Amino acid sequence: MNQALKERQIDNRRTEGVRPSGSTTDPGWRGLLRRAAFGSAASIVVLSALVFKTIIPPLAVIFVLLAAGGTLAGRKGRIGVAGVVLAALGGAMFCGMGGSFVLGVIGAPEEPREFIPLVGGFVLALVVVVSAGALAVRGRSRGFERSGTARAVGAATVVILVGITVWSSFARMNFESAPAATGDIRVGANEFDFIPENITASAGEIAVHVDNRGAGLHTFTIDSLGVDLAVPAGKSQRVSFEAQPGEYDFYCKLHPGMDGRLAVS
Ligand SMILES: [Cu+2]
Repeated sequence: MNQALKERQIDNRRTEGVRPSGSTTDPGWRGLLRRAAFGSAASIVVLSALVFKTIIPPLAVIFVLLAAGGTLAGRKGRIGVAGVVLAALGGAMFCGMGGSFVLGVIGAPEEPREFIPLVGGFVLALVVVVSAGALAVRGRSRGFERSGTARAVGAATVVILVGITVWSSFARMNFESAPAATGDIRVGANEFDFIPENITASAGEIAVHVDNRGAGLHTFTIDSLGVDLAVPAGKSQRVSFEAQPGEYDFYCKLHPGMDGRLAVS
């Protein structure tokens, strides 16, 4: 990636269109698609190994589409076109299925194991789709393999990936767990339950201490009360809010079915 970045930087300093055709330092849309597809596929491996600790079938399918598509896209002719289509399909599936998870972690960069591969993989999947679109539009015109726009998109992608890595690393370093205070309702979170799932409190000011004992990020979210607390793995946080008597559902934004109920009397 560093070598590719250097090459792109050198490339960008030159005037457009003076490079000889067939230049190996210009990846073009197809080269960009292949690199992004491999990167996005790699992010799935990292997520599966470090966070999920299991192979999730839909992710495995996306991985195969991206890896096989990226490989075949390097071939000429119909096989190459099929590779582009497969990779685009995998990229679109990553964007569609990963979108809600990306929205969930985007406010919690202090969980780098999850944040970097998820957001980075999503960005790369988006680049795969964009590159496939560009190839489809430009495919019949001359010199479609080379494009200054592809170089610019590639360079911007590298900047974004470096940016989220730095951002997340700093956020983790500066993140401190909040100890529980007297009177806090204590809630534990793991994969994939809140413990306990039913909690009670008196109306007025309510404080909840959430201890994440799991391997990934969890949130403690109550939509109707505007409560949205993100707690990285192995960390704890507390949140206080006002509530009138009633029943409130709390849940984790990242994991459907991970929820509980707060009864306020
Ligand atoms: Cu969760």
